[in-house]
Amino acid sequence: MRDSMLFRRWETFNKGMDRESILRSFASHLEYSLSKDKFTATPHDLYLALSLAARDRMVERWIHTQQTYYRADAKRVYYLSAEYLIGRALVNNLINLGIYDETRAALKQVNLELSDLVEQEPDAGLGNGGLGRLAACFLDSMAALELPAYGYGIRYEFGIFEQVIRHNRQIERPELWLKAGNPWEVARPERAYVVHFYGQTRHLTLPDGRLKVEWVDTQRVIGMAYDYPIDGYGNESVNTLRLWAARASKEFDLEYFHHGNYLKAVEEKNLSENISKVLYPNDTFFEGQELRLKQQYFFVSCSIRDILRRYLVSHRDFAAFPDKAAIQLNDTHPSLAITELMRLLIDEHELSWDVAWDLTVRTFAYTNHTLLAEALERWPVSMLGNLLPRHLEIIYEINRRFLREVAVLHPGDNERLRRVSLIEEGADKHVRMAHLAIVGSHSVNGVSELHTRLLKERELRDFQELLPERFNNKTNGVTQRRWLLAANPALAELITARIGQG
Ligand code: D6G
Repeated sequence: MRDSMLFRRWETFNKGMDRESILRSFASHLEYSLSKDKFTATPHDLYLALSLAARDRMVERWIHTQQTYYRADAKRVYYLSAEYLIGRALVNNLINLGIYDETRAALKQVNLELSDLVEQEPDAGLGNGGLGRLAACFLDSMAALELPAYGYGIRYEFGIFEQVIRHNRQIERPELWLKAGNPWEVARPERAYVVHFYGQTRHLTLPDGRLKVEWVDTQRVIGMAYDYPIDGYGNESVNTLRLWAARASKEFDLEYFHHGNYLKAVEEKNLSENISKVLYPNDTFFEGQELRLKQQYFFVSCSIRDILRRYLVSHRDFAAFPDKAAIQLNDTHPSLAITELMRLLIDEHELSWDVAWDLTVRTFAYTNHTLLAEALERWPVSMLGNLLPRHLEIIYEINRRFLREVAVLHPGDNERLRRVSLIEEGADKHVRMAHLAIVGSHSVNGVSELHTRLLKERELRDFQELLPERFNNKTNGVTQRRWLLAANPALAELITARIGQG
């Protein structure tokens, strides 16, 4: 047992919400965290010091919130998204902590303008537009509603490009958003998973007659967690956004190094770490590149294993899993999570197919974002099978069982089977990720009334006829704090004056 003296709740100035405390902790971070003085502090240092002071005020609540979830064995919501357009954090966090005005006043006392410091923060452009912004809004909203929620995604080193306008033209520059350090993330090297790619499967019969599948001869990459606190407006809840960064499983090939081939020695490291390097610059067009498929599997594999690990802290078997975890897929990008959960339950935890499938469907829900054919993900069977051979087998088995059920309901209707199949037949076969997401989830939603209606009447009509209870609508919203309170304080004041805070 660790000495509880060490983990006592120290009464320090790092928690006070008044002007004086904020100023003291700001000055203290400038000196002790950043080693700067009045001659050397840059505007960016001032931003960093203030952010660290704000973060201090979130940390105790963060620890406490997470402990409460464990203690209560709460049902958690897990939001899986390839994108989070979270933008700048400082103002949002000051507002949510309720210290925006005090902080501005504190800085005034030392002749600093809060707005100047805010401008120093790079944009966390880990998304392209609507889909990524929706994910960020959900995190904000779930914290405000005090729901035990987690976001899972990728810590892209390069997010959406930085826009520069020159001679009336847009110039796109790489966004090096992490170059000067990020005060809002906490590295968690102890939360790391080995992710496998390529290789082949081996089907074995165990001495007791059971079948076992092993995935062997794989290439490995490590996914390491970085945690971002997401604080709730007007309450003490702080949830977590956990983003995965790719690390090489071998830092360095000493063999090559000893023989003087220094570039070769780090080649594998660079290739592995490419996985979390860049955000694909479009969320409405399907490109079909292998690196993108790698990104998707990389982050869902780490996330699903992290979710299972957390569940197993307080459970011995999986019977209660769907009562303790709800996993929401933001579009089809994370839909391999369905096959990854199946693989882990069957191959590693030795559950039967039927039990694993029942748990999986009761756990997953899927948000559809588009009706456009050019945006729908369809991975070539050959590419998916090469990168993830075990997952392709699982997809084929899901499909076989699903089509068997459809055939019972609609005997002889081969045209219907062809339309709903997870596999698009033809010379060049493809896996239809939307079909996988629908079949593997208990809930499918569109993002506006009209969109959902069109899904049901047109694009997904076959599925609506087969599984009507799964379809529902969740209209997208915005966060009022960012788009009203922060962006247009005068309008926010007017509204409050007329109808109050509620
Ligand atoms: C966040 C906050 C930290 C907490 C951790 C729990 O980093 O206080 O300990 O989450 O993470 P898991 O152990 O649930 O993954």
